[in-house]
Amino acid sequence: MKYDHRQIEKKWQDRWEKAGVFHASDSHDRPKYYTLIEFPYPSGQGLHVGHPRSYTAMDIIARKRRMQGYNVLYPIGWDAFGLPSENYAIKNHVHPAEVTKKNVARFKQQLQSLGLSFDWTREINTTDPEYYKWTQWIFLQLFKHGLAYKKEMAVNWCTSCKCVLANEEVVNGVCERCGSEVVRKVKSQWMLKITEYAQRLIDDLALVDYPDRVKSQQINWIGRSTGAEVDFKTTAGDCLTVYTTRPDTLYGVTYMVVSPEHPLLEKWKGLIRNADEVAAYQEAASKKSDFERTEVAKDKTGVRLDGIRAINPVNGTEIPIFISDYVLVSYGTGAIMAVPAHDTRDWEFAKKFNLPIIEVVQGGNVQKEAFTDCGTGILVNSGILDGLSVEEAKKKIIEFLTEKGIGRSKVNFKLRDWVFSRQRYWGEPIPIVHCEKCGYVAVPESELPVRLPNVKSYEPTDNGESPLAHMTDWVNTTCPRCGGPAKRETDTMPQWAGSSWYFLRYTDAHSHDALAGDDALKYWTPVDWYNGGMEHTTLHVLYSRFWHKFLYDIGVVPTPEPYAKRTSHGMILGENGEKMSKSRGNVVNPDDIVTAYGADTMRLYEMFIGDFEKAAPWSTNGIKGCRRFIERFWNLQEIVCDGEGIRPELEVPFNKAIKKVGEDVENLKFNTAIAALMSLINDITAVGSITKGELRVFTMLLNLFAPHVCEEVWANQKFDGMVCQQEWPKYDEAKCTEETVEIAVQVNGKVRAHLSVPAEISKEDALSQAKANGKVSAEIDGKKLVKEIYVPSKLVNLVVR
Ligand code: ANZ
Ligand code: ZN
Repeated sequence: MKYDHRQIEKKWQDRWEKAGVFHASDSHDRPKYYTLIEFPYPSGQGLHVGHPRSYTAMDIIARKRRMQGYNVLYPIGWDAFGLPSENYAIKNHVHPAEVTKKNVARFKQQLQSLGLSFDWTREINTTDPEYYKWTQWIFLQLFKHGLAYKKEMAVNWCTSCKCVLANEEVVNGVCERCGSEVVRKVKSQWMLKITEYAQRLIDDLALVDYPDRVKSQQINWIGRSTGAEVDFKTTAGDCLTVYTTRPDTLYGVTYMVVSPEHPLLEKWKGLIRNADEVAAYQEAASKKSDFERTEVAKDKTGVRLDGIRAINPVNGTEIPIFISDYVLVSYGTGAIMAVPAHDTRDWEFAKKFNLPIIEVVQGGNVQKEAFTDCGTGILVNSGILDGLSVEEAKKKIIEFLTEKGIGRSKVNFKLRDWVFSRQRYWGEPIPIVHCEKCGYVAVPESELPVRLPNVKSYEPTDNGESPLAHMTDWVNTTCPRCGGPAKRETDTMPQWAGSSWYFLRYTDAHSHDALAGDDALKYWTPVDWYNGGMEHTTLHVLYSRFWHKFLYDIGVVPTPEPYAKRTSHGMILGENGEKMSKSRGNVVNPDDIVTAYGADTMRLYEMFIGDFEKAAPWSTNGIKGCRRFIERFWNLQEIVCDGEGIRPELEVPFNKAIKKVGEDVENLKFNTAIAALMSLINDITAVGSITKGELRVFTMLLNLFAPHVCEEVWANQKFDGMVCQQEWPKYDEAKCTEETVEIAVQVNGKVRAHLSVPAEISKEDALSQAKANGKVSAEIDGKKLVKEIYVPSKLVNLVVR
């Protein structure tokens, strides 16, 4: 009998589905385990070989947990609102809903062909009104709690997508999606107050098991800094407040800078003698993105305000005020005190505009470059601060400023509120109406979902309005509060909305009267293990932690954090080591691999390809090697001999393999787990036969990676049930090492005992076994242990006094 994956794989996929073996049970009598992958965006390109890397990894964990007796939830769905489908629809004149439907069908077929153990009964789709009803419901709760608000603001505007982008979606000054130029544009936008949760989003990282690189990226993104606000009087009479992380350098301030959008500029107009020059600079700055403005390498520009000066509160010196675009309106107070001696950007600006540079922390040569190190320096030229360290000076000056009422300590965050509207069609309508009399009013919950109406043309408009704005019948409505005429909000939600809570919906995917039932949420949440891409660390993962915390605060979910454990996989690259892309011509289509070699080979290969957390290039040879291994496994059926147990000569290899596979998959070391199975098959072939008992164990281990062929072999051998439903095999620690050696145990040089230990025993284990020996403990108890020596495979010597 030859191995033929085409005869096997579809058959088992159908049998699993028919038997419902991967359906999570609604009875909550067993311990649960919730494994999650980032649900795909059903793009027109179909599945990418990168998708199955994450999906197979979590499939392995899900399969193992089922065999360990857990009630496992491993769900799947579609994150289907968003720009690519909409852009495709516009180009090809089909409705985005049609495009989505087609793409979902293709993705579904592709995923099913991989034998992933998803619970398809809980499939969700963010574009389904039954689903987005609850996305809208969450938005309404945010609105009612003052966490959703509308604001006129300068936003990032993609000139090609004709759409507002969140800061996170602007990469190196261009649109993350299409690579086009991003400009600033003032628009009225819905915003979500994620900043209200900034501190908790940092603090609660202590509650979860995330890799350090994920935690530190989130912490840096939130960007907490501690410093002070200082009020500077101006000759105009008002007070200019700055935020600084270095209040200790206050005596070194030689000028001030306000951002071009600073509100005081409007007030000062009449007093500024060069108002035209200032206005021209403001106009030019408004066209630049934050990225362009804050680039360190960029030449510093600015205009000095002619007619107004500021007064340094500690020494009464009058100093000039500039406007410059290197100061952002949206951070701190939008104004700074400039200390060119100790800040690089200020130093460059001072050189350009010929401003004085006063050293206040010793240790550098501040005429040559800014001295920014604050670890070792001592304060100079600083009145009451002279002779102090930077840390001491910070403390003292804050006390001084606080006492005088002209300053205070202050914590700031880089994190900005989340721009939550898009002027596009293919998204969740924002469930708000605007009434002339009542302002913004929530659509009553009983009227949810606010359905996305069918429009004729979903092209974005040039004036930046959503295509929904043309649907006057839909837009014109009555105010839920006063019954007067009102207009519906025509902006839609951003792509990130549906994915900010989808993991909750899976726990009770068909619930009509809540986003999910209380019992289901209580039982299933938090997600036990969530694997996904590193690129989502500061976007989706942060956004969904924010929504979850809010839902926790209003009593909807029972845990403060959504994901107990998060891991991240590396990318799969093309055979040439470059990112897979159409333009590079190095894209591998998973369908071709499944057709030619089978899903089992594909799965095994993707797990064998290299360190799971690192990028790995595709290799056709590697695929072939994995296929051969599966064939070797298949051929074991020809050397089956009688016997239920494991024979003595294979005891150690089997026990070792059970231990290693079990432990390695927990640590994402899928490649070494597979290598252990390859080594075990060598040991078996060296013996020349395999007992039924041995084949059972081997099949159970391999089934995590290559489930179809394992079911087929299991059935061929007439073993009971399905292999995926067996109990995970146990191993005997004592039988995991080949060799034992005899070591002598000495106390103060005198041999007191002999122990038989595994050859590769660790020093700690050897010492603790030695001390546990009765004869040895009699010698050392109550005495002081001054030295412990272990000579591998020979002796332990304990020196006591
Ligand atoms: C005086 C000073 C002296 C500063 C010195 C630094 C070094 P982080 O750490 O990122 O929070 N700053 C404050 N608001 C700003 C804004 N809206 N746009 C641009 N820069 C701004 O940075 C805080 C520091 O960045 C602040 O401390 C301020 O410069 C500047 F030796 O004040 B510092
Ligand atoms: Zn009204």
